[in-house]
Amino acid sequence: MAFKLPDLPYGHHALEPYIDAWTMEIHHGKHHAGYTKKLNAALEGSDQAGKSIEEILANLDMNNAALRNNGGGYYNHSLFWSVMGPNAGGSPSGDLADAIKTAFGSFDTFKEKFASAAATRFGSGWAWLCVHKGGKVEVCSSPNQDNPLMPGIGCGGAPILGIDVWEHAYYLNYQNKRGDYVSNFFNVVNWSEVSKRYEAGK
Ligand code: MN3
Repeated sequence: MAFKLPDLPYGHHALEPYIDAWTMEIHHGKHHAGYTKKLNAALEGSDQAGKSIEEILANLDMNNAALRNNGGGYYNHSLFWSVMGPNAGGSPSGDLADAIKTAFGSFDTFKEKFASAAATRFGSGWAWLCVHKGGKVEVCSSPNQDNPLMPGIGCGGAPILGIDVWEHAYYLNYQNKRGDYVSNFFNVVNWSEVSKRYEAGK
């Protein structure tokens, strides 16, 4: 019943030169593993045990710090690994491309909005592209390990793309240059996975 740390869908080196292997190793093997372990501890004996992570987050008591921080950390990183990949980047196609054009006017304007949400998130957190029921997409950000599945957080809807802007996600390679990390992130976005999440969430 306990949540398991998902395997990375590619090797630690796969996202180089944009995200370095050492960062991936620590980020997945230490940070994500830590959230997973603490999530399971927070669920022990709880009435939320046995539910899916999406259900747990949607019905979260925001005062339950252990479940909020570690449930968010578990979900956010699981999504993060899956929406990146080697031989990725480029731009989306199909319905998702249309939805981005409708919401932002162009793919480039979307990239600017997303990068700005990531760059201006003060301290630690995430920037998201979310889909609402009906197919409308929206960009927002959230602090710490919060995400838009949680009550009252961000733009609501379901996150389909997310970028981790905690310093542990980029500091070894980029130091204080969060903006460079964010612009390079677009080189590793796996748009076919983001499209799948768009179709499932719309
Ligand atoms: Mn992280």
